[in-house]
Amino acid sequence: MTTFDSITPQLATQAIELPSWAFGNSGTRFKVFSTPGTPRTIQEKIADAATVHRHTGLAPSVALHIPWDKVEDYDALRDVAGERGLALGTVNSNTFQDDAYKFGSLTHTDAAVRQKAIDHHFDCIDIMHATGSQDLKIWLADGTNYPGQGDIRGRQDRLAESLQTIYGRIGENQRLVLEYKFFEPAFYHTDVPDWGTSYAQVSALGERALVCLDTGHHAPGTNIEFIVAQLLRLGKLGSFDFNSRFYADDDLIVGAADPFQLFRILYEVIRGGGYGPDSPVAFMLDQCHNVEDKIPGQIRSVLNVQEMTARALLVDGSALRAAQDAGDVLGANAILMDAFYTDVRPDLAAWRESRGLPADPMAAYAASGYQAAIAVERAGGQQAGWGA
Ligand code: PSV
Ligand code: MN
Repeated sequence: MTTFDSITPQLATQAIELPSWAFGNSGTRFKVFSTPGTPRTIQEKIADAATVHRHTGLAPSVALHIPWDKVEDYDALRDVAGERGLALGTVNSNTFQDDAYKFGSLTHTDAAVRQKAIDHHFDCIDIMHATGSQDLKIWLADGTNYPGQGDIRGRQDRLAESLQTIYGRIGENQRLVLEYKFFEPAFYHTDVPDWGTSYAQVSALGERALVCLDTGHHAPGTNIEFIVAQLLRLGKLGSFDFNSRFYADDDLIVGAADPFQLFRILYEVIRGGGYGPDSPVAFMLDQCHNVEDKIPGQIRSVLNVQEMTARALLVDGSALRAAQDAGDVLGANAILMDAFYTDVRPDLAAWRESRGLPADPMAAYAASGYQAAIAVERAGGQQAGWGA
């Protein structure tokens, strides 16, 4: 039986990147509710991300979204983050909010539109050099709504060519991660709908091109941990966008909809060598907090990942393999379930305290007065949100 004490060195290395957009307002196409204290600038989003890190010790970097987080001086922004103990992380490109992209961006039939989208990625790469970011994350809204609307094959070919051009520009220590999503905003076909397409496209590029797996981007019932195992086996899993879903791309708090699925995913990550600072797999959140407070929403999220990671690390690997090899179906299943059902919360609380962190980060945040303070301080101005 694996003990909690034996897994704390691994837990101590956990780092989960926060998305800057999680701190802005978001909503559905029906309504975006604003919240007092919502950041107006990327600097204020960084302050909120730093607050999550201060309470949890789990979130040392924040991802940027361009142009939402565009500033004049990225060196200065890097300093702002550094002073708060954070690094600037993944740069997310945006080719889904410009009229030019109505019929596609990197896949568009018009070379001028493709070039506009490529140039945007070049800008993102320049920003990465200034911020010290490692990953350029590409999620494409490209697709069609009606059979016959576009030439599916031609669009793949143009995508490959556009990606090649972007990949040619990334630095030696930078990576391109290509995210897939099975539908939305396009409803008939999407140009990067699944891990296989992302894998095929990044494999054609080279070693520093990898797949980004967003847990919310699969059809109901998809065995995501299988995809994790396969991509790790192929050496092409670059990053996670963690969130959870009940129906579509709900972007809810990771582990909220199905903690057992999160456990199974993390088990395969660990099993496949995708965990830890030396692994190529980056952990990120990609979430929105439409009705709940954003900062505690992010705190809850990283704690959920930590908790399921601890349970997954508790799986007795050698006993499991022995049971599997012996064809002991129920014995093997019981070993996995024993770890899943282990309540690690008291051990995690004590361990946090031993490291100078609050035993209960949610309670500590609620008692800190931060939420009330930002509600007062951040009066006036334009609150950040999707598209702002
Ligand atoms: C849109 O579906 C999306 O949520 C993708 O998952 C991206 O990662 C994110 O937006 C940011 O562009
Ligand atoms: Mn995502």
